[in-house]
Amino acid sequence: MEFDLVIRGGTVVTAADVGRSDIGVKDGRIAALADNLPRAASEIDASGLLVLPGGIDSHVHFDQPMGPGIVMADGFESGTRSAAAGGNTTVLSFALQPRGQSLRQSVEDYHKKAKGQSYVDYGFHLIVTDPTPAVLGQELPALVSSGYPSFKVFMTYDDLVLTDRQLLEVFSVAREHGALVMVHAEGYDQIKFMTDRLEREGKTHSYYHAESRPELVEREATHRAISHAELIGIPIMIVHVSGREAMEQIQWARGRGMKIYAETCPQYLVLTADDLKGLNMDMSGAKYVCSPPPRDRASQDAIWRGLEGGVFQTFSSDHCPFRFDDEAGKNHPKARTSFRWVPNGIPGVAARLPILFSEGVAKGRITLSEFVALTSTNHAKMYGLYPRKGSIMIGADADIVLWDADKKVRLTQDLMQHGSDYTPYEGMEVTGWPVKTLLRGELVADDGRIVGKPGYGQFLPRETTRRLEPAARS
Ligand code: DUC
Ligand code: ZN
Ligand code: ZN
Repeated sequence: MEFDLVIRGGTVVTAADVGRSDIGVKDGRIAALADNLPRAASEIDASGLLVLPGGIDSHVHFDQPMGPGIVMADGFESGTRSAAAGGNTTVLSFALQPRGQSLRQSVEDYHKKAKGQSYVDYGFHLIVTDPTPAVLGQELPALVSSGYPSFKVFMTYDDLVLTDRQLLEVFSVAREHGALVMVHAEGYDQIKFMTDRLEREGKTHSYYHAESRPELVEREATHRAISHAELIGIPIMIVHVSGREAMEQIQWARGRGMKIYAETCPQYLVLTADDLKGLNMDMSGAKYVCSPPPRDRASQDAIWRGLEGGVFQTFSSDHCPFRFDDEAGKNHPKARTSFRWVPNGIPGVAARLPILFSEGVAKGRITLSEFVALTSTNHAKMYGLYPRKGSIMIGADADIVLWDADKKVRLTQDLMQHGSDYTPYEGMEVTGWPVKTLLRGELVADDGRIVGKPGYGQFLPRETTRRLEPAARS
């Protein structure tokens, strides 16, 4: 066979194996894995480099409608540019249903936002905020079977929270149609109570965002979500787990034989609540406001134990970007009066892979194959994209990252290529860097330069099939 492209001499890493092989690419797919493949029209010398499946970030927010006067800093063009720069070839973004709007309409709106804009392939999870009888009875089932088999529910936020009754109803639809529910597990009433109390005490700085939602708030909601899942009899995914307390609930449920999946994110490995203090409690602390908030060193250690020990299936960025020096972002006039109004979220889609590689693989905490599973393969298996995405095997899309394991880089705002005007990881030294990102055999990012075209990234309808079991007791 004549190949369009041969990637020669690299060390191929999958979630199962590490070994030397050339890769032959034909029509955007992997067509051969062997030594000494014949010369092709196009060749890439990968000697000295790792050859990984392209990163899949299954938790990003692009162009999400926010409260009055707040604008998300990335749409699909800048968000997927940043994703490609960071070694990702697929993102799963959320399509949020504003209350009072049909879910189908929300999905159509997101297609319009993404069409012709994306540098990498993309799919949508739904965010269900208004589970009316029409949504539960018609829209959700129809969407699940037409390529959107996962949806997120919130247990907090005025505009997003579902009651326990509504959670149970949404979970029932998931059971009937084989969808996966992703849960934002923080309890509304505890947060409201704490926020009101802190404000009465004059504690309004961004730092108090972390005090308004301590780990027990996450633990309580995680336990409640698990109990609802047990009642209905479904697996669920607890997203953005920040520390030991929620992990313990997840492990407890698995010990009872439940399928509870878990995701964590870079902010819980390398940031702490002290970052929310900024410089002497100035406004810069708002740069780190996200939910759940980063915790402390002991929580970071707990998350590492969870990554090493199989508690977590996926490591995602939870890229949720706002600009800092901007009244439509972290410096919204109301945000200056209280942490209550600071938009929740931080950018991270470009930093995710380098942070986990550097802190995890280079420091000997996880293996290369575990890195690939946590950042690519498991996302594909969880969310209905495997085996087309998430591995290097014959027949899969040629979504490939060439990775220099020794390259030392200082993370800076410029390298992130996102729409936000800062990175919370500014100045962090990492070892290991994506030097080339290929999507379906085409070079998208080359040593930090974006060489792909917006619009080459395609929408990915997904299947309900999940090919991943959480460790029964981890
Ligand atoms: N939840 C997310 O998943 N992302 C940002 C903010 C939030 O609360
Ligand atoms: Zn969330
Ligand atoms: Zn998120």
